[in-house]
Amino acid sequence: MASNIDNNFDLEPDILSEVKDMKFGIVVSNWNKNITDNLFDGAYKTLVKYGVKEENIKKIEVPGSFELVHGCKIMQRNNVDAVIAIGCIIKGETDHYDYICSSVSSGITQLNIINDIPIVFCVLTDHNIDQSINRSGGKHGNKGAESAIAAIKIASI
Ligand code: DLZ
Repeated sequence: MASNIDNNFDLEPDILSEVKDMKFGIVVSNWNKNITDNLFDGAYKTLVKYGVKEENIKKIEVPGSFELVHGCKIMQRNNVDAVIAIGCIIKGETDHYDYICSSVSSGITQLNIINDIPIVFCVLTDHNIDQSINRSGGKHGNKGAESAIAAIKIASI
């Protein structure tokens, strides 16, 4: 649930000085594309705002969130400092949602364990489209922008 708790999503000045040399990969799922486009926009603009060079941001598109794991695996080999996985999974009438959510989260966790390049999880797992709209530039902010800050932080470690 989105909350008003302070999650310390600011960047410290010492991290900001490192950002200009950082490289990022963004893997975007095209399912619920209107939402994932907004998340991508939030992530991309935030990276650039903090000083990442546009030529140092690579993008891969995949058909759906289930394919994010494979896309991230490819991106980890692409000379980047961190990867952002962007997707939007919305609950339907069947169990499909549960399988995709658990597959993507455990797949990305495994890639984070096996490989050295960190992957940030920007996958909305919502019960309806309104929740997704609210988190992709709506009243609960843009989780893409937050994930960009997380990616810069984890890349600096
Ligand atoms: C099939 C499917 C369904 C029902 N729902 C979503 C969704 O809400 N979000 C999403 O990103 N992808 C969905 N997909 C597509 C799967 O992720 C995947 O692309 C297909 O099952 C093909 O492997």
